[in-house]
Amino acid sequence: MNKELNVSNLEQRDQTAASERAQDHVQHDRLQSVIAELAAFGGRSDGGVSRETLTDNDLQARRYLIDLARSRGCSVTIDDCANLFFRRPGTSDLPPVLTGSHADTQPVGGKLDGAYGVLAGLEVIAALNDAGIETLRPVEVVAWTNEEGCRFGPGAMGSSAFVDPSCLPAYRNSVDAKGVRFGDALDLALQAVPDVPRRPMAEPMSACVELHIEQGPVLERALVSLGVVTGIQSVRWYRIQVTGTAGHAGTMPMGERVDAMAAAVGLAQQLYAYQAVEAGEKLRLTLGRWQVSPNSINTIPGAVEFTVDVRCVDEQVLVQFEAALNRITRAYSWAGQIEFESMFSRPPTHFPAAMLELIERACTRACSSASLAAPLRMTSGAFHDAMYLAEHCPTAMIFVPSKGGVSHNAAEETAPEELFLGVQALAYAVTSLANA
Ligand code: HGY
Ligand code: MN
Ligand code: MN
Repeated sequence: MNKELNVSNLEQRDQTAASERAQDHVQHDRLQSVIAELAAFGGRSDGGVSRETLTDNDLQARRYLIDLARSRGCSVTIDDCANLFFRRPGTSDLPPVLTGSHADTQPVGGKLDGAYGVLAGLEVIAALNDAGIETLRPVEVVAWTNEEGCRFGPGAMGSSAFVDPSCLPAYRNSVDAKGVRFGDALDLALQAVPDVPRRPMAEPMSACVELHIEQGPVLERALVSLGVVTGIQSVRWYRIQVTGTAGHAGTMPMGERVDAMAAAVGLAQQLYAYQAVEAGEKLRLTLGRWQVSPNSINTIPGAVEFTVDVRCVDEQVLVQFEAALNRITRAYSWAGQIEFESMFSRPPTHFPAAMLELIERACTRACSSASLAAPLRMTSGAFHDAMYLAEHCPTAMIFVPSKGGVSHNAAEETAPEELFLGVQALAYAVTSLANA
């Protein structure tokens, strides 16, 4: 028998023991109560949440998170893109382990998309405190600015600017539907927290784990409670601007109109036909936002702007879509103009094998402790801030199921015991990484 237990085995055993203790100190009810409290900021009568980035609801939610983090012993800092960082010190000052997500929502969103990941990180902090665990590395929980990209495009502004600060100047000129510049809203958000010290962008991180709801049907249909996310599919966004001539709905003969809506609908029909006939189910096409001018019942639309969101695990499919979009817009014959511009483009993300193994261990222990099926490896259909962090440090994600696969909808829901399980897995993974 080898009497010389080598130190690394001993250390390894201590680290595993700490990870297990952290996992076992996560509290179900404490998590549920902060989810309900945060959901009140922009809460809707239908159970959903309206908390678009840097709106008053978002600024109030940020203050709530700052107070909650401080109540758990964290120091709070903010960077030039108003990303909020909640830090639990380690015994060393090595680069921290990062977890968290975003607190902004869709115009009509749910109470879990993003918020769950931020609150899960703060629950891990509470579990580490309760377990009296000192980690080697600091642990930081982040609330990224503007992940959704619906008020100000593109999405994931905070995390992308954190990783590459040269993005920020252009982001500051992004404008919302009311003409507000992101830069002006950002300056107000920074002024709203004079008690929070500023920190540099792109700080070194040793690793990052983001916990998020799946927002799709895969885990629920597989009867599995936790997902080990292997990567994120590619995404592209476009703005299509169709310009015709406004006119009187009653007097203008149909054959003489330069009707921007007729052209926009014609283009849309060709895009849907391309998806159905050429690409099939692997290409997901969404024409989500339409702005009509002058938007009057009895005026022929003079201008229509609509957005295109396309996703696919195979980026080549998006390259082919873009070529088709070019072809369709150039070939559309009418007396008006059609222009399109790219708003956002992200290749597929793949998380490193070593991180996937750790996440799988963390999820497996949580699932087996609850006598549940083993976790499932899967790709994310939604994009996440982790797609940028993956360029900055070893990164991975954990998913919990979404009821009916519903998200970006007031009815978004996940069973409380699954939310609890997700945080247990996160606690194990973050503690292991913070002791490595
Ligand atoms: O659009 C997305 O995939 C993310 O949920 N914002
Ligand atoms: Mn999200
Ligand atoms: Mn979302």
